[in-house]
Amino acid sequence: MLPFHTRQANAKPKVLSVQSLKLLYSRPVLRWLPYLFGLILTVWLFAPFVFSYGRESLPIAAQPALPIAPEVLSARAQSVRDAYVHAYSSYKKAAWTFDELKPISGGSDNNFNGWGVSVFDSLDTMWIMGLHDLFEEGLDVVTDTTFYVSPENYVPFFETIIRYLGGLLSAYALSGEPILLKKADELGASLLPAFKTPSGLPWYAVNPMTGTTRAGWTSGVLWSEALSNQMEYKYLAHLTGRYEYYEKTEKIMKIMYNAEITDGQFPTQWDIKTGKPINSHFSVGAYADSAHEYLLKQYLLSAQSEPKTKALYLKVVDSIIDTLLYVTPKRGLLYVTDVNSGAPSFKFEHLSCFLPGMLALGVHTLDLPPKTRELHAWAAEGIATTCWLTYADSATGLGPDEMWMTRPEGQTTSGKWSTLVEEWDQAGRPGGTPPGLGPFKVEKQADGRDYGMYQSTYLLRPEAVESFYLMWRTTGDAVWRERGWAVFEAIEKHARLERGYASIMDVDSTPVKHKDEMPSFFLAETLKYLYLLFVDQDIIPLDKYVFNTEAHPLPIFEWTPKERARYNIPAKGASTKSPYVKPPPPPQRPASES
Ligand code: DMJ
Repeated sequence: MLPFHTRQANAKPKVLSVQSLKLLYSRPVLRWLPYLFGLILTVWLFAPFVFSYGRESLPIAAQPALPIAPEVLSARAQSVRDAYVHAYSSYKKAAWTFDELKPISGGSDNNFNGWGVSVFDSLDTMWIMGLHDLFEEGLDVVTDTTFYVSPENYVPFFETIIRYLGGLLSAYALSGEPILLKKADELGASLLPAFKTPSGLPWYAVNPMTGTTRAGWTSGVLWSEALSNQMEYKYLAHLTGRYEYYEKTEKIMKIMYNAEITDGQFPTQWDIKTGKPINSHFSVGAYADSAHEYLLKQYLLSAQSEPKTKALYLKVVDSIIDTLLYVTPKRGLLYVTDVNSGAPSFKFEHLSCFLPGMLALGVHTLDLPPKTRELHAWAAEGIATTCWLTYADSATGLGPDEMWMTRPEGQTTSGKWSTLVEEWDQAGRPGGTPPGLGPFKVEKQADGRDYGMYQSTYLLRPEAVESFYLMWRTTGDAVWRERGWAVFEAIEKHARLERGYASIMDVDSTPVKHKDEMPSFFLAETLKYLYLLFVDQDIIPLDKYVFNTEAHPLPIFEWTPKERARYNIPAKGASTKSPYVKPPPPPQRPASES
């Protein structure tokens, strides 16, 4: 066989370019030129992405979701685990069995019943992170707890359910330790007097020893407080076989199913006597947030067997999309606000940053019609991106608690996302990306932003990283991991102290001033979601677990035939009426006549 270049030289040339190539290959030095050219082209094409990834000026659409090397991910997961150990050991050193640590003074606070909420709230985090010695030590605290409060004191029903009961149930589900279920049952039973009201909506607070109850600051009950115990009580009913748990919590759902609310705007305050709304404030932020979650999540928790909750979830989300989503005039940021008798406040709360994660979870798990699916997915991506920008914009890289968004020019309705999306759709979807989804630039200058700070504190809250985690899990887009990592680095830089972690007074001013508090949700939620964002295994798969509003994963379970009969839940496999009808299949093409 002739050498390659000889063969080429002997062949009859057909076209000039082929001939030149052959000539090129006949010279040993020049033969490498095409490879060199290819290398230069590759560097020229990809270098801007590699070297400027994450830079402030890069619009998000241009940021490639680069896969992160496994060793980088495991180092990140390890850093978050170390952060947890630092926070929890500091709590142990200075505030052991009190509720929360005061990280500046090294003191303690008994602000949630005095039973050691930081332990109960983060047992499952320890389990997930493989911190088994700490977990075992936590079990001893649980074993010794009697849920005692003196006769003149009360425990807040909502917080006790989501932090203590949710924490116990989740730790039980993960570890199988019988004491956790025993204590969950004991606590669940002692809180039941809260439901003793004419309507069945719960009181704000209860004394678990005496069963006496009291109202909170409002004469009524907040929507979030009435609708954030269904996951815990239904799972507890299933585990213990105690019907009253299901019946009490489901009575609240019945009030909601029968409420005469046709526009899906379930208000933030309800009358405990009549079971009817007492205001016309519609929000996904404070007073309402977790109620929205529990509509979707209780449906998912019992293996999608209670169709009425799904119907209500979809009705309320329709309403959120129609009335609460706005786009800022400057950068076109999509955000969610609240309305009072239909009038938007243009306030955007960090608390509302759970919403994109919830929408993403709904898109991932529910059988939705294509139009609904894309609308929910866009809303999730747009709002999660705005949540991230409120972090990325600030001097510390941490997000403020509340913002006033720049009002739309002209009429208040002019920045409504639903209208903008409809117009964009009718115009033939120019550019392919709906309004509110970028690309965006980070804006470090306060006066260049399209919002002002209303509460500039960063309270170690979880909502933004919770949504980053759910966005990552449901879309597979690694950009959410990068954003989560940036948040973690900012926490390390600005919130970490010698004795634990502390909330920050002003996210836009450095060096930062701290608040003397380390809330238990930092251990229960913020660090857990960050850890799960980086750890390589899917420890808590979304088709097996549902997180309660305090990030306590509860396992998806099936009602038994006996429970279904007792609770009037449709038999498994029975047709469940959904408010949305699946689009019909495309018509059959008639057989060709030819
Ligand atoms: C948490 O305790 C829960 O997530 C609750 O539902 C509302 N938010 C706080 C933390 O911000």
